[in-house]
Amino acid sequence: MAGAGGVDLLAEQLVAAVGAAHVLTDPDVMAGFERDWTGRWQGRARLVVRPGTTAEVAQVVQICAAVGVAIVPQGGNTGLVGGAVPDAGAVILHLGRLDHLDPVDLTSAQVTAGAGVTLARLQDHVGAAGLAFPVDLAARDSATVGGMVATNAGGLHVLRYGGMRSQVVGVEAVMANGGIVRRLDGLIKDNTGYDLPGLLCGSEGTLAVVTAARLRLSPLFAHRVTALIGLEGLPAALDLVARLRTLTSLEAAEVMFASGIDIVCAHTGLPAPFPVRYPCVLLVECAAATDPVDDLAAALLAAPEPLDTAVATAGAARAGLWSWRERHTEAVNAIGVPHKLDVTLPLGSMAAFESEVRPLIEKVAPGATTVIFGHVGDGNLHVNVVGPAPDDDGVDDAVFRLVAAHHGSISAEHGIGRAKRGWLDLTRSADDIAAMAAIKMAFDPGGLFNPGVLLP
Ligand code: 2HG
Ligand code: ZN
Repeated sequence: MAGAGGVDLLAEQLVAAVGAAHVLTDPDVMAGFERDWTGRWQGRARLVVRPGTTAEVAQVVQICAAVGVAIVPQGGNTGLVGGAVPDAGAVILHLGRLDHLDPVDLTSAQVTAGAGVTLARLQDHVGAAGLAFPVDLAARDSATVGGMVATNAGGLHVLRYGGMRSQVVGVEAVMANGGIVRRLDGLIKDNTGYDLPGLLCGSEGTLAVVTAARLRLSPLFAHRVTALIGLEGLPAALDLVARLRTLTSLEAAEVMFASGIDIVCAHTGLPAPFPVRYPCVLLVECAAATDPVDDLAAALLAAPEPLDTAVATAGAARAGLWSWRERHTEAVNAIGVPHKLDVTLPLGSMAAFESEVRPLIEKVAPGATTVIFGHVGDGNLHVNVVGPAPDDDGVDDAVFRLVAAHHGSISAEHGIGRAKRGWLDLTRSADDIAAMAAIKMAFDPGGLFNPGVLLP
């Protein structure tokens, strides 16, 4: 695609910087980078460039800045809000080749990982050294460290460890002028001005390109127990999670509902989890250095109602219990292009929201399929709606307004991306948005990085 001044000149300069094998211009090859995982977001890039070092990233940034071509940083492309999909004519800067992993630093329980390292590889690497990485999520085989930092990914263990921002000790990043900020020494205390690593977490590629991160690690527990519990509804799940929070070993509390489980079973061939079709199913997991089974059993037995419960401690059996929860995303995608509404509510408003949102969606989008699941311990529900056309955002609007009325947030963990930009002012004040715009202007005055994402 020859633009003004000729794409070839830009491509030639990039080839000189990173090598011909790493500048992709074939439309068929580029297609997988231009479209998001859900199929709702589609762009048309000028080319895809895959630098292999931080110095090459800096060169790419300088080359694109000199000709005013926008850059969309991309990792595993597992985001769900269109945050890594390019505007027409932008360059996709793919970080996958920055996949170096330092040896685990056992003294500090930290590791330095390149932006392109997948979560699964990071988990294996630190596991072999007797430690764990606190963040886990279903897209672990594709999601990468750089993207997880840039989106401040949440996942399954937030209630125990916090999200990605809580694990980032430092980052290395390339700025819009090609300069490199490097804070990878692993200092636990370093009170020297603005917290740039913290600021880059959740910046969605709009401020700088994250090229590596220094990450905090957690203990690798010898004992782990997973329980699946059939319940009458979300209020019962919230009551139970409130009791289980007293367990220091509680690591995950996930919720799903009967209609979603039906869709998972139809798509995957899994059997129903219980002989009874419970309206709501809670999954909890505890992990500790000593066996947490008795503590979990005692807490469950103390519940006011008898509970239908399936429990597993061995790895394969636990993975089996997780499969009904983890396979929701692919099962939803299999029935159509979803509107993904990742929202968070004050815990006290969650049950009211859940009972109000279903009839609201039916009113706005009659006949649509609604699948709700999520991280109940964090007040985070994933409202997935299949039916409305990808560009019909009526259902998005209605759900976000209901969230705002309950004093929640329109994004719990997926970010704003392209999907939610238009609703940022529902839960952020004009002064708040002006402060964010000023930060963007200070970091990226030319609007080089990820235009069209995050800020209105
Ligand atoms: C999860 O919790 C992810 O599995 C994806 O955040 C959520 O597919 C979704 O809506
Ligand atoms: Zn989630």
